[in-house]
Amino acid sequence: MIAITRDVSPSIANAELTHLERVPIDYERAREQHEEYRALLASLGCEVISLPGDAAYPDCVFIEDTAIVLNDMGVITRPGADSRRGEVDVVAEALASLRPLVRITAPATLDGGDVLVLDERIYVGRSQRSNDEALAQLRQLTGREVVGVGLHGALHLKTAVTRVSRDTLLVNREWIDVTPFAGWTLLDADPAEPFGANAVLLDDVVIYPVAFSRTRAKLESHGINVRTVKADELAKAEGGVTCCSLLVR
Ligand code: CIR
Repeated sequence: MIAITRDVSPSIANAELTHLERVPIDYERAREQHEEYRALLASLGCEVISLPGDAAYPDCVFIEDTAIVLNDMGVITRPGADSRRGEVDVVAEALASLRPLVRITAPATLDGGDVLVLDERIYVGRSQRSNDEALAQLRQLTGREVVGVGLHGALHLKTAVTRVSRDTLLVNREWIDVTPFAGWTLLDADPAEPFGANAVLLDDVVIYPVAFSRTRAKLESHGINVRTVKADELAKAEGGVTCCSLLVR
């Protein structure tokens, strides 16, 4: 597995915010936590690629939003926030040697955080960042079944649902309509931990924020092998653990 990551931008303090109030972000602490995340990916067997950050793009560390990686192709997105649109070029360059690439084009907008690929089906959050035109383009470009998911109160689909095992999804039902996920085992994030539904699944290990101890206990009692990271500094910029890597098998 290759994990493509991007350094924290020195301008991270100016990150886009939708649902959170702006609070100061400690750049050094954000970098330390991000290094810890990379080190964990490496210790779990990933080859970690580190792309340079860019002061022109405060949110560039959240590389997940710039591309969707499928078995047979990569899709370069057109991020919904104007300030993030230029983030895709460096990522496309890095992905080009790993997958044939296609691109989402205007008037479509799509953030990778809104895209959950479950086997051959692609679920897309109908968020403020991703529009119906993007669903149509994804369908056409990938030839996959693309399913829209209603979203309310969360920034991205994967803020509210991620896969944690072969048959289980971790969810926050306050923020998404779970009807499209019929047939999956749904594990609810603890109500005291609304941001606890975002986890990275790597084969049989889940990378998860250390702060969400109640949900973590639930995952473990479900037989899931959890490895934790400190992720609270980038969480102030509305980023979770999936946001910080693009996983390429
Ligand atoms: C943004 O609003 O775009 C960033 N501040 C946070 C992006 C987080 N990305 C993700 O959930 N995939």
